[in-house]
Amino acid sequence: MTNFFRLFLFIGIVSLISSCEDDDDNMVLPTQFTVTIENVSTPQTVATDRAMGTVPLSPPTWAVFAAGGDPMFEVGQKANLGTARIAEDGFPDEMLAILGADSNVKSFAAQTSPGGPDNGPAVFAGESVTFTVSAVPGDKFQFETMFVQSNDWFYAFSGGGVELFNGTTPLSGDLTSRVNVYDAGTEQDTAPGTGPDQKPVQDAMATNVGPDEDENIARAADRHNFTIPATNSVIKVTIAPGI
Ligand SMILES: [Ca+2]
Ligand SMILES: [Ca+2]
Repeated sequence: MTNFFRLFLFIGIVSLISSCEDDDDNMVLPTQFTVTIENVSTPQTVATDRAMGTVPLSPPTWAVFAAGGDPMFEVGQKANLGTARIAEDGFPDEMLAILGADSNVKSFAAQTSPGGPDNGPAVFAGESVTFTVSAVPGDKFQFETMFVQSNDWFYAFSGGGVELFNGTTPLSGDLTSRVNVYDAGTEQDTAPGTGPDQKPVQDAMATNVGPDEDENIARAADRHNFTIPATNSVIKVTIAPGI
């Protein structure tokens, strides 16, 4: 090893030691949160033969971000391409690019399918996805997952995401009551489980199938008189802080 690299190794070790000394400089170590998103729909949650009337979900895409504006979407605004693609087709790539370019976003990912009974790409009825996020007080969390029995609907937290801490107390428990189903406003709607352009009757890998619409993002129940299943009959979101 050259002296040049020894110097860098030494500096690296000193930085590592100083970053662990939280007593002296009030540095806050991150808290790990375990997030579980479960598909609790059952046959005939939606009155359709498609997927037996269950509501498959797309594998969720999520972000931890510095408190402030939601990096994924805003009710009353046009959907970005990332939200449109998740809401219409369940694919995360465009949203991952948006989150990766946002300096307020501290970490983000798209989860993968858990496999499970359908052995397919979705989070199917009875399946769940669990992942860990790291955050410090002031951070917020948001996710999007497609309501697959729709043209362009997705579940996410209302209010621009959830605060992961109350002061310094980590968020914990069942957060489902803070989840809503939103219409992305990018594809014309038919009632859940109906019509020729919803994901279960499209080519699975196709994108942007169906007539466009040009609306702002809104709660699906605020825009439509369709029968929409209660959120807690489709999805359950829990969070548990660890170390
Ligand atoms: Ca729509
Ligand atoms: Ca479609």
